[in-house]
Amino acid sequence: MTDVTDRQTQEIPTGLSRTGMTANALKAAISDHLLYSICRPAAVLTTQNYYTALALAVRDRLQGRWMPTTQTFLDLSKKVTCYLSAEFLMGPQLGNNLLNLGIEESAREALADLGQDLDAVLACEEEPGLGNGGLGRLAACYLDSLATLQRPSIGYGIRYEFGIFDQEIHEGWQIERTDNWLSSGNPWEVYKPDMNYSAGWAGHTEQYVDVAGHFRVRWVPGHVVKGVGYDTAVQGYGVPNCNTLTLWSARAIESFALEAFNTGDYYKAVEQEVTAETVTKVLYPNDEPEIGKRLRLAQQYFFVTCSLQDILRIHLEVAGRPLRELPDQWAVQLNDTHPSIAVAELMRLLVDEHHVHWDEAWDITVRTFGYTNHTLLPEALETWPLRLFDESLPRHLEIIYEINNHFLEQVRTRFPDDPDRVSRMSLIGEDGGKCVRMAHLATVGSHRINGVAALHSELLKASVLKDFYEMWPDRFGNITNGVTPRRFLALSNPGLRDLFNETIGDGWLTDLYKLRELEPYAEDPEFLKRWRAVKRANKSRLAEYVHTTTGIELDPTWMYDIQVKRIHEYKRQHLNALHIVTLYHRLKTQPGLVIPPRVFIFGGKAAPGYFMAKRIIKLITAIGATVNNDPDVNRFLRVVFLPNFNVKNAHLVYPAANLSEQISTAGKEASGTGNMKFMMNGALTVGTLDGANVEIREEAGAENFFLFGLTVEEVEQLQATGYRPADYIERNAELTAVLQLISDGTFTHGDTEILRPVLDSLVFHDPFLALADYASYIECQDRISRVWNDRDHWSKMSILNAARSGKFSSDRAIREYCDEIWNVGPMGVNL
Ligand code: 26Q
Repeated sequence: MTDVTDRQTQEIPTGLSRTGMTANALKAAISDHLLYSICRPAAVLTTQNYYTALALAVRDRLQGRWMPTTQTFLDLSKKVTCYLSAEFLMGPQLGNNLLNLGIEESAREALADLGQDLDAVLACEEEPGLGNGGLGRLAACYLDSLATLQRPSIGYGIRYEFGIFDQEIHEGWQIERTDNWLSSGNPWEVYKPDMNYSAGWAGHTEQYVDVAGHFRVRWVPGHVVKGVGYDTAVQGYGVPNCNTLTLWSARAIESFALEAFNTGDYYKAVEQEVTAETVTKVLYPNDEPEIGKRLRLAQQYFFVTCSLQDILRIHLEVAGRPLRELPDQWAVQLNDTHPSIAVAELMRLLVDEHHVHWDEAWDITVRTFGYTNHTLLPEALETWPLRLFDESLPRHLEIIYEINNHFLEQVRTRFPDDPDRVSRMSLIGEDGGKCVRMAHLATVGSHRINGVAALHSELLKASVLKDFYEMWPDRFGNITNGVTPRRFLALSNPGLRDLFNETIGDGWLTDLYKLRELEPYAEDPEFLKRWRAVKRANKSRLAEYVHTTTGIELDPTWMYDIQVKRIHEYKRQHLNALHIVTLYHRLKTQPGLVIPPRVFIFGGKAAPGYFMAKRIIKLITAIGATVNNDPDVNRFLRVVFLPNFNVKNAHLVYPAANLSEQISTAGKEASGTGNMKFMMNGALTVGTLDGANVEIREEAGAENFFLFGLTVEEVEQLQATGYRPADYIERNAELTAVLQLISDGTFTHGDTEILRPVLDSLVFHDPFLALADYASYIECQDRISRVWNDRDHWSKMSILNAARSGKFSSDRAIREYCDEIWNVGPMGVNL
């Protein structure tokens, strides 16, 4: 580390230290940042310091793309997409940015010259866990595709100080730890203190007559916090376009604090500051019953008003456009109902603040918004108690009443003499005390409403939004989810990337349908050999990680059977567990039985307040502890619960899978996106006809998919006629034995209480019909074991799955959003 500046001036022409893409230029840039940004002498530099230095060097390189992109779209010569989402689960940034800039190898070489290993440096990154699961990760994949497809766009969300909790497993139980992701700093974000807006809360409304004699209303909030923006660059793959993710953080308003200062109450001022900043303190887990409701609404309103004010500022002040052109210049997508207060807030901004006439404001609003629904589960449909809403956002409640009056008038005209329909469709619900129905608000306030898989969109039109579909059939559509092949194939599975590139070139990275060109190679012995070698290496890589995190040893020749996703009864991790116990029971009762060896890997977090989900984790870990230590069975079975499943370790998981478990009750999983990540990486799916599984099976071919279980219609019928789990137990001796093993304490050192809640729910009151699907699931799993024994057949099926995964690229999904909902085209950027 001597003469850093000397070396830089010798080797790198002036200016290039911030832009040069060669290994030499990067090396100089890293050295430069170590000296001038990290400010530590060579003797005490850590790998973490190298990470930060390289990240800053990469950010410098993004800058030269980010500013021209921003400058170009600020003219608003093209329509801009805004993706409003309470969650963005971005995952580690360094590797992805190196890939998208095409400088992975230069960076590796630069670090090697400095005595550092790129993989070790990458491992230092703390990922921003600003999402719960699928919905948050989908938002991140969509930003990647928007940039790659050169669509100008801004993601707007919340900069939670603490993201999704870190999960530890102690004695088989989940323990939550706060996720302090900012503790080592975040080199990717740029703090924009001058980009700030006020967000009101509570208070009252006043009527007044303005100077022109117009009757008006204004909201006088009880308190106000400031939202400040932090921007992160979102670089497209192989294009100059670099878009923006803006995350809002809450601060106290100085003038409010000043008042307290002036009255001499220093501590009150500081207290206010602390209170204001709690708004963006922590991400709420889904499935968390009740608690923290008020703060959750505050978060939603806070990020929505900041985002809309930012859009209006750019539109009016930067681009100088009139308000009526808002829907021509901006498409604003609501990622589920979490940002749906935006409908009322845009109306308030237009009517109260900008004095637009109500009818014109409503026309602007509806033409601006689109709404994506991500769930049919009744308990997950957001509603807010009317009282809480009135106390928190009194002006918005008035506006919602006004929207409702206009809307219900339309309903009465369209469907005269149908009062039931009117109350079903109202924005105000009566279900368990009066409430505001956010899905209805989002639907009424949007010109397009979509579900996230073909089946889900059909069910949406037939169930929760049926009345709305009958009113406006043209507003409803489907856009099946997709995932980015850059992160989930190229970045996380470099072995497969290289094999693909050598076989068919690298066009698949931006046109995933090109993977179809791999189909003929499914018969090529040489290709099959290399395919298997890549999978084997990925399995060894995961085995090493599993060993260091859990102490469990895995054999990479075994079948890797994986279920990673949030723990939820509808996702039925316990059905998977019943299969493991079935195999355990067979091995114990049939000495000499030989079965193809499998490791069952689970990963996923349970919401801290979701009792049953936590018991399901205990069920899995208890089975694991018994199975893994029993010499009768551990020659054939291993069970791993991988702690703290997140984007970072997902990079190791998907590429190593042979079998992907997608076993939710039909009709409950809106789409699933993990299913797509597995498929791209050549895993075969065992799944129900639920969510996007239906389309995965269509694309792969029924013969390359392991189907089991009841269909949506059969589920509905069984529920209507009365589901009696006992019927299934009585008829099935193996199931009876399996339940007996769990209930008699075989996996819990004789304790018969710990797992009783899980058993009781399965046996007495299971809305997700696990036991009704048990026999079909086991039969399917037995078929899977037989196919696994025919290695060439399995590999061929696996290759065909990857080759036919093109539809599930987020590029395809984003193209559909652009064409069918947003009406936005590409924007060239000159560097
Ligand atoms: C709501 C209110 C209060 C607190 C939390 C929440 C909350 C937060 C997050 C409710 C739901 C979520 C996340 C839902 C989610 O991830 N849904 C998944 O979305 C994926 C992308 O479309 C689908 O593939 C999955 O099927 C769906 O479950």
